Amino acid sequence: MKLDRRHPRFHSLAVREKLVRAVADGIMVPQGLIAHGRGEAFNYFLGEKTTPSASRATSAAAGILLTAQHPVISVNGNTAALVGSEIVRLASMIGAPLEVNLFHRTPRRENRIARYLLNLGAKEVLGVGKGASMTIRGVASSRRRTDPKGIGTADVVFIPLEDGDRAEALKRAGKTIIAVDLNPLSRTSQAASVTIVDDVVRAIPNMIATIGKLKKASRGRLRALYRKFDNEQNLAHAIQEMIQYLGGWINN
Ligand code: PTJ
Repeated sequence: MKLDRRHPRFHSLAVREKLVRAVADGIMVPQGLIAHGRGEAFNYFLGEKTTPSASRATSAAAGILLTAQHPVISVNGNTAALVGSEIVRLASMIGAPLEVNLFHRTPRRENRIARYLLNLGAKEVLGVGKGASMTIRGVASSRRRTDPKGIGTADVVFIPLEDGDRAEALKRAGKTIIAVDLNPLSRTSQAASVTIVDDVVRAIPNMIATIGKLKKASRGRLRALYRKFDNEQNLAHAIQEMIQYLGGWINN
């Protein structure tokens, strides 16, 4: 559908069109549209902007990613569709592989997403076919399958838009989890070491900019970014920011 740029909700409508195309192209599942709708509701509560708590979480996450031994970025259908190019750029900046990890896994879909990311310039895409030969204990869905070269042996896993089961299982497996989730109440948000409560469309470019600024920082400075970070407290701030934003509507 041709959208009029002057429409007040142009950006939101354009994202929806992009996602509908991603479903038609076999990158995203229809269920991903429902997940996106839930995200949109929380995005409203944030005033559709990056809040101070999200910026703090981004700095802490950047510190963790830049000091990690073996960081891995997990990619599902929604992430590929929304921020495919940006996630490829982030992976190259931090020297991390991308790993396809799907809730609704089919060989056709994992290949499509891997090919899509490779076409966008990704150096390596793990988790495809026989590559995903390891299993994370305690996950009922196909998301339990991981690549021993990737998430299987990672110390830090970056999980934009995740479901709670796997986030909790990765945590139990001793991995440091960085999540992007618009819902501060989700199990993923609660399980992660660092949760960026923001739209992945804003969060990944912000992360790229932050990492760009910190590329030459000392390890001491990078560690200081996350040493005092408290995810529980930061999530409480994110909820307060939503309440404050909604309060502004009541008072107007
Ligand atoms: O591609 P697949 O097969 O792996 O499936 C992907 C989905 C997203 C369908 C699957 O992982 C799923 O069902 O996820 P959930 O459990 O619905 O969780 C998605 C979370 O992401 C929810 O808490 C949403 O609020 C949040 N979310 C949705 N859109 C965005 C978002 N968070 C950040 N940015 C968004 N744009």
